[in-house]
Amino acid sequence: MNRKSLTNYTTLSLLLLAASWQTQAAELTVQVLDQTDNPLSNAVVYLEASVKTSEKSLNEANVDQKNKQFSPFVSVVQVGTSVNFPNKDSVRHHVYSFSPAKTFELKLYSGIPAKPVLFDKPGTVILGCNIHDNMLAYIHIVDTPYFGKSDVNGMVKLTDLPTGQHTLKAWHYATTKENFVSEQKITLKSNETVSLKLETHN
Ligand SMILES: [Cu+2]
Repeated sequence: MNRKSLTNYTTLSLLLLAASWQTQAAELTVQVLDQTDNPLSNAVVYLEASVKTSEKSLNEANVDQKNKQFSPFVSVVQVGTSVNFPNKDSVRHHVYSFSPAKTFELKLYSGIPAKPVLFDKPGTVILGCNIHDNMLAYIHIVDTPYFGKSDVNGMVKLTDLPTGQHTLKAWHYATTKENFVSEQKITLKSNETVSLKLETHN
């Protein structure tokens, strides 16, 4: 084999390797509905793989304050993510949480706080502002890189998932049972679609 064909051979093997790895990846489409079968937006849906993965999602996220509202209203991040809380208003905010998953406060500030806040435990964090009582937002921290949030049609698509039997979980801020996480076993071979129901108060 001359050098050129060896190079071609190597390239081909790498392509084949990439192709076989690709077929290992599954996709999961989930529709989240409430008890009256209406699409439920802002539901956090995540897959806990049966085999622990070292994969990491983005390790930074933002929760803005704009027009005296948090944005986004619901965030989902992986354990180990640092979240920035940039204040885009001209008034100062005082962001805090009393939640056990992360208790913190960013005392009265404008602009971008010097340090992001590290979320190092799974769970739900409820955000508030000491100055503006109606400001409210949620951060759901998950121990997996496979997560998403349902859109206005209640749809979430999780991609690049490992095949096999895993646990599919879902959380919504307005479930009738507080902090309820729905849980079901799911077997992924390639691409699957499931729908799941969460009971919420209106
Ligand atoms: Cu405020």
